[in-house]
Formats: sequence, C-alpha cells, structure tokens
Amino acid sequence: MNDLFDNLRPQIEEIYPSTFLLSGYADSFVLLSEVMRLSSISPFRKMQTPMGHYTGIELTNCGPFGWVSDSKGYRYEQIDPITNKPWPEMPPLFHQLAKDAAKLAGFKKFDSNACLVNHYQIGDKLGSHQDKDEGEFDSPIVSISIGLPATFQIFGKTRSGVEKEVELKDGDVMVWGGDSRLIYHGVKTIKQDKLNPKLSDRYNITFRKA
Ligand code: MD3
Ligand code: FE
Repeated sequence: MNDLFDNLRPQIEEIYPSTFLLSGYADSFVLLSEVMRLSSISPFRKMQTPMGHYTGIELTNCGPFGWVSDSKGYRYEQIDPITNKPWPEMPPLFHQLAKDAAKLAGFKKFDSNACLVNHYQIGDKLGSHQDKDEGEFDSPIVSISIGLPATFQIFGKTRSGVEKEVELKDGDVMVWGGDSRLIYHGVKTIKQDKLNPKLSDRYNITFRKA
C-alpha cells in the first residue's frame, strides 16, 4: 500500500547483487564536523603505495584498527604511524549508524572495528581495486558519502569492464556483503558540481571489520 509514511522510511535499493543503496540516509552536517574533529587528532595524509607512488586521495582513520599503506604493503594497524598513538576513538554515532545501515540491508549485528575516512578533491580518482586486507569477508562494508557527488564504478569479478555506475550523493550510504564483498570497484575522477560550484571536497567514510 502506498501509505502516508512511505517517505519517512529509508529508501533502500539493491543496485547490484548484495549491494544496497540507502539514498540520503546520513546527516552529513553532523558527520562532517566529527570528521574535522577526528582529523585534528590523526591528520589526513597521502599514503605511499607498495610501488612507491603516492595516492592523490588523503585518508585518516578512527576506531581500533586503521588502514595504512607503505613500502611494506597494505594492512591494518592499531597505532597511527604519524602520531605514534592509537587512532582516535570511533564516535559512537558512527558505529551505530554503520550498524543500523547494515541491518536495514539485512546484515545483522555488524560490529565494525575499523573506520577509514577518504578525502577527495576535484581531479582525484580511485582506480579499480578489491578490498581484501580484512581478516574476514563475512561482515559487510558500509560506506557514507559526504560533499561533492561521485560516480562509483562496479567492475564485478574482474578488474576491467564496468558493469554498473552509481551516482553517490551527499548523505548516501551503501552497504555491501555476501557475494559482492570482493568485487572490483572504483571512483571516477571527481568533478565540480554545477549545482553547487563552491563545493570543493568529497569525504567517504567506510566501516569494516578488520
Ligand atoms: C564495494 N572507497 O576506501 S567506498 C575504499 O568512495 C573505497 O572512497 C570508495 O573503495 C570511496 O576502499 C568507495 C565504497 C566501497 C567500499 C568497499 C567495497 C565499495 C565496495 C568493497 C567491496 C565492494
Ligand atoms: Fe575499496
């Protein structure tokens, strides 16, 4: 039935097998102020890849485990290599938001222990890759987009050949799990938003079980 409360329920759509988009689910204003506070403790930094290149995107982490990359490879660390201190605590609001979004997508009891924050500026992109540095692949991944829109690309089981493109807007939340946990994915070059020409940044927060 098309009742009055339909537009109060989160809009959830399975856009690819085991890949759920919750449009506008998150309040980016509150999340962004938390991101700014976290990055005053563990600053945004460019990571060195094992190949010796630097990524364009800057990142930081919060929670027990943080994703790092250097000449020795990709891994999760409990100590921030810049501050030599533990990563800042994951805000309870973040942890609960990830848990609630996962539940809406059908993943019960998602207890994330790693929260990665990526910072993109106009011109930045993220090439096709898999997320496979986690200890287990049974838990889903939850991602929240803030700021400039981005085109998210799903390549599927192989590195090339785009199977699906999704526009991720401010406040959108995506949840992956099950069969899609190990798909190749990436983010197309971030462009200026014609509707909002002063907007210059995109942040993406991802929650994982390391
Ligand atoms: C699909 N970040 O940090 S988040 C990453 O927008 C990453 O910053 C992108 O890919 C970003 O690794 C996309 C969405 C995402 C994260 C993990 C996935 C999509 C995924 C794992 C499997 C499949
Ligand atoms: Fe990824």
